[in-house]
Amino acid sequence: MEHPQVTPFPSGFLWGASTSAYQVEGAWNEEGKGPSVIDKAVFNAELSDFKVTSDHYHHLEQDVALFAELGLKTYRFSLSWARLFPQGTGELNLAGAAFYDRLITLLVQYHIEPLVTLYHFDLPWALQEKGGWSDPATIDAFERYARMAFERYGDRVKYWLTINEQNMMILKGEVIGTLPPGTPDPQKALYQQNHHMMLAQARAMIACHQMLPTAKIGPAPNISCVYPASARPEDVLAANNFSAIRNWLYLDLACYGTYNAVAWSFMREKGYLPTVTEQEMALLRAGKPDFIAFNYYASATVGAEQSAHAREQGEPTRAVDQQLAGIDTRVYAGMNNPFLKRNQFNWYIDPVGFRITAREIYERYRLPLIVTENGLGAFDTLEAGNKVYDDYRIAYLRQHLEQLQLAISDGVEVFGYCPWSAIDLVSTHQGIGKRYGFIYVNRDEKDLKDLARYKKKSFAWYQQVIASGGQNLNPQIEY
Ligand code: BGP
Repeated sequence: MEHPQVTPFPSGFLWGASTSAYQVEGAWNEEGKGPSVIDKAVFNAELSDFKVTSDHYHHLEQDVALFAELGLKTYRFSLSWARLFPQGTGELNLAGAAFYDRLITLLVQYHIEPLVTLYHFDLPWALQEKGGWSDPATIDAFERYARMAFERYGDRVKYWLTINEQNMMILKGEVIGTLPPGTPDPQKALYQQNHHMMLAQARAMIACHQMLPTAKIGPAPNISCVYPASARPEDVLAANNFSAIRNWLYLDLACYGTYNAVAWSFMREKGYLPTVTEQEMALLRAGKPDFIAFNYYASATVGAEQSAHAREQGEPTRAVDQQLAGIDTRVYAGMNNPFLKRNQFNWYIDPVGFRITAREIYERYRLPLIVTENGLGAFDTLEAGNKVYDDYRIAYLRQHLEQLQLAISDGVEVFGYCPWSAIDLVSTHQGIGKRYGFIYVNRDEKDLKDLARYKKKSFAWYQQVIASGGQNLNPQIEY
């Protein structure tokens, strides 16, 4: 569908940017913070760990001033559960609570709307030791933690996100999940964890609505449209299967309080069915989101089986990135997509898929959407004069914003866009070298250097885009 005239971005659109606590804050064991699963995980020893990261904890004022200069209308960040409750439950760590007080108050002073994720991959280690999300007590701990956050910050925070990329935690359980290595029957355990997280989310949404009647809360999964490798019906069916298992399982539970039928039959067939009670299903139906936040990096392509060509070329399936996380080759095979380019990390780049994804979500759930992650990871180079000429990132973001605007023109209700990431931070698996930020942080994988902040060319670009309210996605940039 072509629009002779595109619809402008709505007034009051939340132009933003995102981070998460464990990737940006550093101060991993300071002022009473407890360890999280991230602090205990074993990562690639050649790459940065998560101890100092961008040291945002000690650069708070400087960083927020830069976000204000960028012109952000919203800033999406996560609270570190283990900074607030070092034991996951029990005593609140007042120093940790004061840190987020400072951050939120600063944002409000700069007229930047705080958009707060309660939980972004970093479960407190103390809870993990007791079984983590396999233990129903973690549901109670999450509700208690969420209630504290609503009570303490609810006077200044209107927008809340429950759990970041729950689907990736389940589908990539071995990497960012919370499953201890060696767990017997890991898939079954993960789907039980998924059910528990859904209950925790529902309880948090109910508590939010009770405690803060004017606040809004929603889930934040990673959603990608799924293309069939060909028009062959079996491939189309495979794409349909994968979309149910990767995407709709999570959003159907969050929005309708029901299990997606295809995903349910997949779990039954494989012996992964969680234990579920009627009372729990009633709770899931009662917890309703006000909006859907979603993260999008690229589309996924799947087929019913490997193509003969791919086999001959020794190209069995495409490299598995997060878009194809949890691919179960008995149900579908991840395929390359010859129509798309890739980035330096082999992730596809698919701006049109972004429009398709937004349409699919809106058509299914009819809730307002906000994009909470979208961006390009790249090896940036710091050049003379402390400049970073990241035209590739500008191109990526511009193309995605053009498609988002087309989605809005298609009738999709979108109220904000928060690219990943506001400032350089440590990638989930690929170190600090995989940079996403508008602001360069001067450090290497192992050498912390001076952690100075430098504005990239994309900073100047986004600043003008925001200043124009999205009317000019291709501004003249002086840099
Ligand atoms: C999402 C996570 C983010 C971030 C991003 C980029 O899955 O929510 O925390 O890491 O992906 O991924 P990566 O860091 O692997 O490039």
